[in-house]
Amino acid sequence: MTDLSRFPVARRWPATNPDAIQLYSLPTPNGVKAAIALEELGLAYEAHLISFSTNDQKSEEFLSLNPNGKIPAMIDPNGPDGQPIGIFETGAILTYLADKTGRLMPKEGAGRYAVLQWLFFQVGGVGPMFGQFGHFYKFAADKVADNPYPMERYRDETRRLLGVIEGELGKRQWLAGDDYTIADIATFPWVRALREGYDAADVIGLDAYPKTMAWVERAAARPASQKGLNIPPRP
Ligand SMILES: N[C@@H](CCC(=O)N[C@@H](CS)C(=O)NCC(=O)O)C(=O)O
Repeated sequence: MTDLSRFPVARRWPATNPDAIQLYSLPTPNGVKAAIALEELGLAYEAHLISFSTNDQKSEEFLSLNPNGKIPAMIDPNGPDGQPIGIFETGAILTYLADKTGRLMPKEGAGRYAVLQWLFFQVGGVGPMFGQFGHFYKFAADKVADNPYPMERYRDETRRLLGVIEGELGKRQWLAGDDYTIADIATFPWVRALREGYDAADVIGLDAYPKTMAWVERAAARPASQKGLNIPPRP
């Protein structure tokens, strides 16, 4: 049985099965990416709820795993050279899981870089821009009631990024090629969040992106997505 005692996070949120991957998360657009990938890959894992209402993500134990204080983060007891590894940032987590299993991303060649470029497009563009839009439109609307500029700036950038995705999905079924990959897993929960999380279908004008919304439905309907979108369950 793997000894995880050197990870303070595993002392605060103890593992039932320390030989399984330990996921520390919450079902947000970033959090679900890790759970969906783990479900797709059929890897054994346990999910621990990191509650924002008690600021768990900024606790000493969580920061020891992710000094950036954001979910998700993960420990794989069976990492490189058979040693436990802690890992944070969804781009790194998804790449790690794909490399570990040889699935959800080509192992080499042009196809691998196609996946990586769309993965970076998500973590560097879609996530931060959609997230800022959601902040000003939904969560901090009262703070910018007399100044529409922040919401409009991120709304317009959100629309622009959706236009990029729409253009690509006119050429192929999935974001990075003919196969479903970690690029899709990284990105569809953010587009879905515009509708489900921010109630912004009208203000963004999601009807203008039919291929994108059909792709969201295709990705979300997968059994692994159906499970992963609610892991770990909110209390
Ligand atoms: N670039 C990071 C972003 C992670 C992130 O922003 N997570 C949010 C939830 S969606 C979070 O933990 N927010 C809590 C906080 O900032 O305190 C990644 O891709 O993992």
